Order: sequence, then structure tokens, then C-alpha cells
Amino acid sequence: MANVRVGMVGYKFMGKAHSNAYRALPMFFPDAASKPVMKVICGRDPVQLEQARTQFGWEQSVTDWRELVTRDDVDLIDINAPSDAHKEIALAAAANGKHIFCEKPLALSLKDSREMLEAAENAGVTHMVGFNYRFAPAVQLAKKLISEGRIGKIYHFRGVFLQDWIIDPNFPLVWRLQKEIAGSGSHGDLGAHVIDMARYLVGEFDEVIGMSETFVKQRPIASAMTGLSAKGEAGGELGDVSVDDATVFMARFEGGAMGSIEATRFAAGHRCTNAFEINGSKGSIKFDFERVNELQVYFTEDAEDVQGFRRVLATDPAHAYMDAWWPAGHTIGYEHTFTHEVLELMNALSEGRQPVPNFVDGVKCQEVLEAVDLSIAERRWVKLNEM
Ligand code: SOE
Repeated sequence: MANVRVGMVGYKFMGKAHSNAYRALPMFFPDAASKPVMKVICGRDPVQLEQARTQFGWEQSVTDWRELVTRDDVDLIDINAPSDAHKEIALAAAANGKHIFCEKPLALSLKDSREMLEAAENAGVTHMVGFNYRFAPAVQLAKKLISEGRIGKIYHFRGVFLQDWIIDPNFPLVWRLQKEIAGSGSHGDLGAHVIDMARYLVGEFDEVIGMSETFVKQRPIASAMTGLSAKGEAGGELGDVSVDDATVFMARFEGGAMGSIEATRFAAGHRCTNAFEINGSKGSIKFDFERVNELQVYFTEDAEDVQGFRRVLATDPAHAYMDAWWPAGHTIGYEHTFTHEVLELMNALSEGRQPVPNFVDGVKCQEVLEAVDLSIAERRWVKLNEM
């Protein structure tokens, strides 16, 4: 498949990130096995949609995703709509034989995510889930060091995703704070990324136990479908926050490692601290997305007089994807993770294999999310094989 004609649902934050990736791919990765064609963008508000279409560079637009999924001139449906819309669109896409690229978390529940996986598998289509942080070159380096045994047997995974955008109690009740639309709060939105990172780097979870809190239980009702950049305003009608503001859990991995994972939108001063530390028998690695180009590494085998964490700038041709961008040392950012993700998708489509991460990873992440929820509800350790 040389050209992949994309039909994309959603034009806000993720819609923009995906559009940018489709545009950048052929310029920086001309050898990609297939090329995305930005065919049709879909959204509900015709005025905003038209603006996004011209700004992002899509050929056409439609306001109804049902029309999008049946079009003969579209091969891949890219779902960036709020989480409550993922399942219905994915099932319809699969029923029409379209390949599917879906943002995380895959669905509102484990049950729904399993249904999506089953539908995609039965239809024989390609499916991918958007865990973009895997695709940072520094994370790829972490993966390589672990796979080569360079930090030895893993003892600890310590992961956090810290934000602070809802710390103002007058910040409105946007869709991400409503369970029926978002599924969960920090846990599913941020914790999902950390869970995926842990699975990618350390392996499968065995058991979990967690706690969560909703610090601000009511907020002003949002006037429109606003997002992260909404502004707080005192007064007006209040509505109930139905998701967690913060969730923390401990875990044991199948390989024997211990884990702790924290996701919160109440960590003042942290805008997007998606960070992890992994300690092994031969060394440690540390990553913080706010310094996306860097990996801190420590090797116990280093000579005693120079032991210490060293900062590796993962921007050389020796690092994943970097020879496609700029000369050594010239850094990259958030948007590049999406370009690398789309590269994997385009290569997988033409090679006739499933990309990684795919809906199986989406389901596995959802299993951990719900195991944590169950552990909180029943105040006990929950084994993943109970899910
Ligand atoms: C908001 O919390 C958000 O944009 C998440 O929805 C994303 O998945 C994460 O990458 C950054 O933060």
C-alpha cells in the first residue's frame, strides 16, 4: 500500500498533533513504506472544522463520522474525539473494513476496549493506539539499554505523570472531568501513559493496589466543549466532578520488579512531568518528558572515581529516528513523538503487520486501570488475572 488515505475525526489538541505528523512524515521520512494522504477531516462544528481543514491542510471535510467511515476514498480512520466516542466510531470503522488509529485511553471501560479489539481482529484490519511517549528517542534508548541487559535485572519502576492545570477550584467542569465522557480523570488520562511506559520497558503487571482522591468535588459548569486552556471564573452554577483528580498505586510486575505510579493534575508547578526511573542490578535510567531529549544513565560498572548519573543527549544518529531530523545535538520535541508513531503505523500498513502499540496494548492498559479501580473500591490487592 503506497498511499494511505486518512479520514480523521477531531480537530482539537490531538487532531492538530496527528495532522502535523501526517504532514511532517513524507518530508523527514521519505523512505516510509507508505505515505499518508490527508483526505477528510471530520468534526461537528462546521465553522471551526473549515478553519482546521485549511489550517492543517486536509483536502475535504464532513460533519458526520458515519459518512466518513463508509467512504470509498478513505483507508484509515484516525479517532481523536473525546473518549466516549472511541468505541462507536471504531466499531463502525472495522465493520466497513477500515484500518483504525485511536487515541488513548482506548475506551471508557475494559469491556468496551475488548469489544473494539475483537471487532478489529474479526474485520482483519490494522489497529493502533496512541501512546506517543514510547516514540521519544530517549525512551527508545531506555528500551535498548534494558533489552541489551545493560542495567541488569530490573528491581524498581517509579513512574509519575504530574500536571497542575485544574488546581484552580474555579477551573470549569470540562469534558475531561466528566466520567461519562472521559471514563476516568488523571488515572485514565495520565496514568494510562505511565502504565504503557511500564509495560513497554519492564513488562506485564501482576498485581496492583491503589488510592485516589477528588480534591475539588464541584466546579463551574463549562459553557462550551472547552479543553485544557479553559479559564477559571468564580460564580455561576456548579456541577459535580465525577472523576479522580489524583490516583496513586503500587504494583508488582510478572518479572518480579516493584512499581509505584502516580498521576495527578494537582501537582503545582508541574506542567507535564511524565517521568520514570528504573533501577536494575547493573544500573539505573531516568527520563523526564520536560527534558525530552535526555536520558540519565548510571552504570555500576563505571570506575569508582567517576561513578554518577550521566546525561545522555539522545539526539545523535546513533539514536532512534534522529538521523532523519537534524545534525547531531539539534533537539526535537513533543510533536516529533507523533511523527514517529505515524511512521510505525505507515510501515506496519505496508508490511501487513500490526503496529506497536496496538489495541492489544490498549486493552492491557485498560486491564491495569480497572484493576486499580477495583483495588480502590475493595481496598485490597488485585491480581491482573482477575480482570
Ligand atoms: C492532558 O492531561 C493531556 O493532554 C493528556 O490528555 C495527554 O494524553 C498527555 O499527553 C498530556 O496531557
